[in-house]
Amino acid sequence: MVALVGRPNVGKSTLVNALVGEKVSIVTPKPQTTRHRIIGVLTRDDVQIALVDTPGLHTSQKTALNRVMNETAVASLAGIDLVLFVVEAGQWRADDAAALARLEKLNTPVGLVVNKTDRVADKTELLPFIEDVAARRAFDFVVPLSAQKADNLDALIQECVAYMPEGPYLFPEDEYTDRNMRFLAAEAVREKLMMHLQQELPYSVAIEIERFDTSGEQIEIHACIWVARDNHKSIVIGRGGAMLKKIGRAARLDLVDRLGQRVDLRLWVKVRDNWIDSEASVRDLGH
Ligand SMILES: Nc1nc2c(ncn2[C@@H]2O[C@H](COP(=O)(O)OP(=O)(O)OP(=O)(O)O)[C@@H](O)[C@H]2O)c(=O)[nH]1
Ligand SMILES: [Mg+2]
Repeated sequence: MVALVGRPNVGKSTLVNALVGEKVSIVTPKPQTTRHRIIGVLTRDDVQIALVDTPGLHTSQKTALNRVMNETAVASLAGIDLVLFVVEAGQWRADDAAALARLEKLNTPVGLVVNKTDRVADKTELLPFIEDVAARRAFDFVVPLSAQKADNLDALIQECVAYMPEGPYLFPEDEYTDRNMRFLAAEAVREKLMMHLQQELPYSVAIEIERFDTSGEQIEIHACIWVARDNHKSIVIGRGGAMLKKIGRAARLDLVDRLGQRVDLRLWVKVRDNWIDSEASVRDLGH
């Protein structure tokens, strides 16, 4: 079990997907994309690595949703064989320091992953940055890589393998995630919403799958998009339903691709007042 932790947007989910070779976790250019603990399973030769993707740790804990996301990330550190602390090359921020501080009392080995090395044009700038971050904790190893360009991933896998205890596989060999199709469908919709919406809206939608029927020729999926305010509803629907149509189409294409079957996806938008500020609502909506 290997947990990937770090501040939002450093590329944890991109890295899990790249290592597993499947889209396990959604990715967007916006911070705070991942909200759940999601496992991606890499099985190769006689080694299986369960990669635990976590929500980005952040200090702006404005809402109950923010707090639950941080709690989810911290709780993911239990029962882990190795932690990968992920940072972005050349970008050390206050949230990185806060995330690293959360690992202070941890007895688990921690490796440092410096992601997005492709962004650094002048590679001589990389070494001083790595040295600076590496000096902040006695890391068990350091691997610079680019998750997006799949550069130096094997070096990371090699490091991880050394920390895996001997034993039977935790997951069947042909399984690449602990999440079911229903969850993947909800996440596909949320990914498109996060990509197309602006300001606070990406952070105040939640998806509930109300119907997931695989008995027919095509998979029938009914998803409810929960928003936190009345005026958000019309933004998500858009003029003449244009926004909802755009999101639905993109999510459907994505799902057809991943499920390998025709998909009939229908979306509804409903308001649950300030759900992001109520811990009960946040949990009720699957977080
Ligand atoms: N150039 C470059 N961009 C990357 C790389 N890895 C990730 N990204 C981009 O960084 C952004 C954030 O990636 P995510 O994988 O969602 O980051 P995350 O750490 O999971 O973020 P949260 O879920 O919000 O905590 C996306 O736009 C990715 O495409 C990389 O190696 N190089
Ligand atoms: Mg993520």
